[in-house]
Amino acid sequence: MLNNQKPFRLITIPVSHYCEKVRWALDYLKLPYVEAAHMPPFYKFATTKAGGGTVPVLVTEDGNFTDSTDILKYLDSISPNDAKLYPEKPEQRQQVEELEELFDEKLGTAVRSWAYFYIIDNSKIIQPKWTQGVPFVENFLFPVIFPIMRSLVIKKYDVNAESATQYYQQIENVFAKVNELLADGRNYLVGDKISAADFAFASLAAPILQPPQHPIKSSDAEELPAEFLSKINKLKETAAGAFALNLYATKRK
Ligand SMILES: N[C@@H](CCC(=O)N[C@@H](CS)C(=O)NCC(=O)O)C(=O)O
Repeated sequence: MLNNQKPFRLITIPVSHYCEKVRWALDYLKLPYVEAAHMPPFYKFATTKAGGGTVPVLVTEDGNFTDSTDILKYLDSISPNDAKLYPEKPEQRQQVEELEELFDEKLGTAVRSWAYFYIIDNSKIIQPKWTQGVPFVENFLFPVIFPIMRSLVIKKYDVNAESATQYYQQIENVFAKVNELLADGRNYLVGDKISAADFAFASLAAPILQPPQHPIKSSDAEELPAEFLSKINKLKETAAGAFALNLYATKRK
């Protein structure tokens, strides 16, 4: 199936970890797609036109999907039996779905707000993250747009010193849950095959773990505040952090 399929269109903000979750699933399933990367706020024109709001949006001949989990479910539904993102066994499927929901709601949101707290004032760090692969004119407009978007991001994602402490705690709680799961020596979070739970955990943790295989270039360590780096290093050393980094090293082609 799908041999003559027209490539999907994936609307993204390059650095968005929810976009990376979908990008990785598409790459893993070897499904053809073209990425339409946009800088904030220009993504909004593309996502609104496609019937969505946030990124990622996947535009397909079967309709447009406007949430990363809905996209993974759709990709799973069109994939052959030997390349699935969700297990067949109902009990395992439920575990994968619950973990994916936990990572989407608790990890992805906390990672974004916590990381922005340390880097949102540094346009040198933000520019490549928002502009890798976007149309030239958007990149050109970055210096004008950045101060406006910076304020909006701070407001929208509750970026401040007090919330950063809470978001870091939230990240630690999710990592603790993953550490617990991994304590029995398993290779994947659920069952004996990679699933949506693994892709979701690794991609949503990636902005802090900065795996070298990530398609969006990592920041240079010297550019990052010392406190941010030391907390990142602490998370990298956990079983959960090492697990996500190993998934990138071995599965992110
Ligand atoms: N639940 C959504 C979350 C997506 C999300 O929060 N995307 C962010 C980027 S990381 C976004 O588009 N933000 C811009 C906005 O809210 O308008 C999903 O899984 O797709």
